[in-house]
Amino acid sequence: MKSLKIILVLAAMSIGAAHAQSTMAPGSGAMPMGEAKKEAAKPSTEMADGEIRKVDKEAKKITIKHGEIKNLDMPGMTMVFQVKDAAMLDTVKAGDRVRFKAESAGGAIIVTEIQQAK
Ligand SMILES: [Cu+2]
Repeated sequence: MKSLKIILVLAAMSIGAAHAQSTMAPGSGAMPMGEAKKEAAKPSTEMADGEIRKVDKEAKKITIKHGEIKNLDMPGMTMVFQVKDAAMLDTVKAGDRVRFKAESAGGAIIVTEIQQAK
């Protein structure tokens, strides 16, 4: 009788373990994939180098002589950008050397982040 009881307990345990494994596998497989996708998207917007040529607060525009912008596949040039937030223009002035992020949004290229270069 005693050995039968042990066999039943072992059988129950192994069924429980198999069940836990089968329910965990799809979840643990999907999670890292989602995270890997997120991380792959992040480095696509790298800071580009530039030098401020003109700041137009009223029009929310800034002219930057910039280096290569990898995420936009753009070589260096001098061009006018729109800025995401006019307050960003308070932190820079013509002649400043900066590092900035630019993104293409609805046909326009928008500066989303800007900081003084060290
Ligand atoms: Cu450009």
